[in-house]
Amino acid sequence: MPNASARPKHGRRARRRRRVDPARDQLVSSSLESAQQSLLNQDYGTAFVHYLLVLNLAPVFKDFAQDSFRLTLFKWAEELDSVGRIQELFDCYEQALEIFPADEVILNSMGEHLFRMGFRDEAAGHFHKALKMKPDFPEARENFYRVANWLVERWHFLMLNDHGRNRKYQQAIQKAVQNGCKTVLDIGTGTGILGMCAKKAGAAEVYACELSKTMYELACEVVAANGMEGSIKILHKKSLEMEVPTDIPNRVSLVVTETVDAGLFGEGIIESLIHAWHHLLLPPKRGEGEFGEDSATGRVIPAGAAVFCMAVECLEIRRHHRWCAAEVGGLSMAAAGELRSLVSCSPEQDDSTEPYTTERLSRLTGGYRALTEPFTALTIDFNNVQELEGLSSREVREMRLPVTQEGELDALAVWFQLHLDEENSLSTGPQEDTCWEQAIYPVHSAMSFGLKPLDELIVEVSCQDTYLRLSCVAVLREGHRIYLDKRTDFPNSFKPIPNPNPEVELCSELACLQTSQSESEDFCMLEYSEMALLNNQDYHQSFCTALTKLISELKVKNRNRNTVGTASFVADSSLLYVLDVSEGFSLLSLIAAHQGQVKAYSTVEKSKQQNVLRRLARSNNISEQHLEFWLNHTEDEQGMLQRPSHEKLWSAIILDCVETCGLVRQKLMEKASLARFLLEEGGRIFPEKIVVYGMLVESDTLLLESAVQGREPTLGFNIAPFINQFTVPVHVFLDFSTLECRHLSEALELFVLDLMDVNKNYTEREVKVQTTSGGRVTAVPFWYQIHLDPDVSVSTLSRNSHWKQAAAILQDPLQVQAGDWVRLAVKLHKSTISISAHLDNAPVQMD
Ligand code: 44T
Repeated sequence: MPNASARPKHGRRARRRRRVDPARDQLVSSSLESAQQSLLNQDYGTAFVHYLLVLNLAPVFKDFAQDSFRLTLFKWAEELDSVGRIQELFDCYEQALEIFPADEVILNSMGEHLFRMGFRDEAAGHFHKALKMKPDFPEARENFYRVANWLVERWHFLMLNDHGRNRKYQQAIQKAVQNGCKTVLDIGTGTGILGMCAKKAGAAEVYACELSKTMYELACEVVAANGMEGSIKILHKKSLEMEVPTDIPNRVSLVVTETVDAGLFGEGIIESLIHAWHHLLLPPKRGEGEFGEDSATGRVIPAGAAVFCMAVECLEIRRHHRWCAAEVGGLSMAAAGELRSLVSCSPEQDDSTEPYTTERLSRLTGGYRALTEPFTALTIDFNNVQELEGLSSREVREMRLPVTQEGELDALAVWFQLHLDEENSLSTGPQEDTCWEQAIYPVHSAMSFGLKPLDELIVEVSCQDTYLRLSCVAVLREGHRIYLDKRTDFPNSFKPIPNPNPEVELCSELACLQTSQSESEDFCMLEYSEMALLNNQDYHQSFCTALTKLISELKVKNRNRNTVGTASFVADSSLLYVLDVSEGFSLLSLIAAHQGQVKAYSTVEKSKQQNVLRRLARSNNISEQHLEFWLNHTEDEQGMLQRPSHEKLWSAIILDCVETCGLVRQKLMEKASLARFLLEEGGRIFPEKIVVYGMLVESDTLLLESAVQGREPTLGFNIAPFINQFTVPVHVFLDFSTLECRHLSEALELFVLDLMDVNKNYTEREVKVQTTSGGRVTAVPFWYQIHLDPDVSVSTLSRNSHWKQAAAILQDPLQVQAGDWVRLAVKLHKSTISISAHLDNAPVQMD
């Protein structure tokens, strides 16, 4: 231990302070002693306070105390977390980072807490910083890869790789600047590309703003690397917070922006432009024929847009947004009540949740069928502030779409044309070869509805908050309105009865009025992946089969034991205990309890979802005592997997092993090891084994979504090396069945994770595979066969899977010829799979 009174090496000020303050030295040394003693006594709160005092008063102890301080912080944070003192927890981390601002372990750990609390962006920022401090810190790297998507969303790569889009924006900007727009503001600059275009085109003054901190920092780097740091002023601000002259000296003559999402308005462009017209832009040109310099008036690129919509039938959308199964794993679902996907939109919904999801229609598994022609839902002139203001205050409008094809109504698909100027426009339509996805407004009605030609679909359009909202309200058939949103009236029938006459129609309207109150209380929301899981019959059937087998085996064993030792017989000992630790909504506990003599524990947390399970238990004759909810804190695996009672162990523990995105769940193996200790003899973990499969593919699409491609600068600017720092080697949420790619090998086994026998596990494996055709191996998509027992398994690649797939992107594509052997090195660090590939040129050994 360093001597507290030793003479510090540096700083006259410090020397002076130290010399004149023996009381302070005394305080430091006694505090340090208390800190160490408290740490030994596991009194982490006290230890933390003492360490803080010591390190603030005497930074000279930093090196010496760093490890103990970290330990104290982590232990204390654990305690605070377990009792829900979250604010204090973050205060402690902030204090710790004031002392050790560059400590990668503290940064990473704070990131983990932030992530668990749902602060994903902030978490991502911390992992990124930790990695910058120590690039070979595997924990931070793994965490960073998991969240890099939130820091720099993947579409940035797509957009920068979309040369058509880049060129059109460049042309429009160039023309505007040449026509006199000499002062420019780029709203939502991202990497800074549009601002740089304006500067290159000859603009005198260019300003840019960006609300995301990471993107702002990236834009600064990019602009500097292109020698424009002195000529483009970038602000880390939302445009709505900008004003003249604080942020920019004068109003500008051109605003350029691409703050549009798949639903056009989701990034707040209406509000941003209304604000810009009032505060940041010069007044607009008054009339078409107005003469004079463009430098005296203001305008916006894009000049306007047209939004299109079309009704579609699509099984893939249906199974993710509507509950389609009357029976699941042997349970009757009649009493479930209404289950709705979170992405559902009704005009009365006033929250700010996105009313749509996004998909590339052309890539949906099983395709889609257009039931109407594309219909113009709305046009908007971004250069007309009255029109922009009118849009947000406009009443709900009704639109009628003539049905052209027979089919089931699953969703409205929406896209738009963005008119940059009179000559250049971009379309995000499903037929276009662009980077854009379409906005999908799923129909939320529980019943299916068959549309027929000559029907007219009545759609309500509104734009009262940030989002364009579209909602299918009724169908006009033979002059009658059939409302789509009356569901639970017919619990057992999935087909509504069309109203034969106006009287019935009136009744139906009345029914709507009566039920609207209770409806909002009744329905239970599910994530779209939870909905797809509920609709995944194979999954539930497999669990049902495996559970039935295990439970009947254990029942026989129990019976034998009880008949032998009758004296020790207690009523409860015949009960079997099953714990389902699935994330989110899961029916597996009920399926277990349905076997009889089973007490099942569910980890479903949301009260509405718990109510659904209770209702289903009742209606499926499962005694109320046989279903319990495990209310412990989910993060605390130790508590999570405790035994049900002192004398009993678990008969089965169901682990949720693969995330919807296609990755192995974090801490899966730790959970499995813990679970194994808690099993009764003959008990099982479900699944017992996971086999990872993969395939060599050539896919340009995957590359375009992973990094800015090619050696050519983007529009002449050096951007790629900067944004590509955010490239991650694993691509998630992939639909392998519709991925545009060439298969260069058969599917092969990459890795085996044994959850029942830890000794069988390894962390690295080399596999060889022979290519079936020549090409460039760019990626290895992978998926899982989840073995519940030796006979029953589920594949995450199956057609009805609620899982997506993931793919490892190779650092350097590998050129192969048909018949070449490729050596794959597969590594599993914690739950992260990494793959590298090399040509295996060694001659094949002949026996
Ligand atoms: N994604 C489309 C949206 N911003 C594109 O922080 C198409 C999605 C997409 N900054 C697949 C494909 C595609 N003031 O960095 C963002 C954002 C920033 C602002 C300052 C404001 N008022 C705003 C509003 C937004 O602007 C940047 C671009 S916005 C989204 C663009 C390729 N999935």
